[in-house]
Amino acid sequence: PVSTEALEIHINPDEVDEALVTDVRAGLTASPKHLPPKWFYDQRGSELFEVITTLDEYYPTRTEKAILAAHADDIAAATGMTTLVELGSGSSEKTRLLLDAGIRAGTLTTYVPQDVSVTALQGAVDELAVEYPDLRVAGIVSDFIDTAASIPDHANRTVAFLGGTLGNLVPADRAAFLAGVAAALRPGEHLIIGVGLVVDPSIVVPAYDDARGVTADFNRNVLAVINRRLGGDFDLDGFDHVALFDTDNEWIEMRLRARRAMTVHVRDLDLEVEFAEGEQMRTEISAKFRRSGITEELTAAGFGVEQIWSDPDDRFAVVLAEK
Ligand code: AVJ
Repeated sequence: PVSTEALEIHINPDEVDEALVTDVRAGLTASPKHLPPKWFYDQRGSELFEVITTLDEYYPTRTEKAILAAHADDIAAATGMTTLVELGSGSSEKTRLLLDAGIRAGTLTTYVPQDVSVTALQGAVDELAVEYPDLRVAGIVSDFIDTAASIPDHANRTVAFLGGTLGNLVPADRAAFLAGVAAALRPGEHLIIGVGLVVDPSIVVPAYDDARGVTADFNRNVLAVINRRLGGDFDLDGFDHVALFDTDNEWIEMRLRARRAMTVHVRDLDLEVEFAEGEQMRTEISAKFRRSGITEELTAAGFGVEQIWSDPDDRFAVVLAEK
């Protein structure tokens, strides 16, 4: 791995480009078409997501933050963490609650934020280094799905995976991911994970279909990413945002629906794709959990669940598990 100051790079830009090419080709030639949510997050996509987290309808971020604020000291006491590894840390906003608690407890010496974006991570690392001069901050650039590359071998680690991002993975991928985290940890080390709980569709659907249309723009942004990075000619105005709750799978599904028949070209893939009028392409699943379900999944992966904290309305949970 190449290292810059305080950043270890376990994925190179060529690999990221290759993954984009593979995902977009596979997704646009499949029936029904689909695209993975990881490609939402270019600069504009990350900015739009930050706006989403401030919307009235989008409760997950502020709810998780309130749970962490109420229980950060419990988490620090239960884990006795020396190193906090945060997968998909982004701007490391909620992490400060955990860092402060670990420092108050006198155990935390090291913070390892992990993210796929070098720029997001470098910004967070630079800020944290100033804010926490006594904390060792060592970022890792990787894809979180590659658990071996994303979790460094330190003593007494707690791995945090917040925000509900686990729900972006289908069940088989969640099982593989959680087993990978377990394999990277030693007995007695911890995983702390944030998940959305199953709530009434009248609450969860607006969270993914806000009145201002920010989520719609976020959804369509994946087309702009394909246009820019792969020479595509998607007309973003040709697609409507769709968000629905799949009650069988208990997940939110976001889709883009073609407003009319279209032929789209993706130059770098040498690909021509037909959309029928009304055709829907899945762009994200965001699974919601029951306590029993997340407990079973963590147990199957080799963890023991120690605590599940939630908000008074039971919309979000923070789960503490031990290897
Ligand atoms: C960042 C993956 C947790 O699934 O709730 C927000 C992304 N998608 N609005 C989620 C998202 C639409 C978000 N995660």
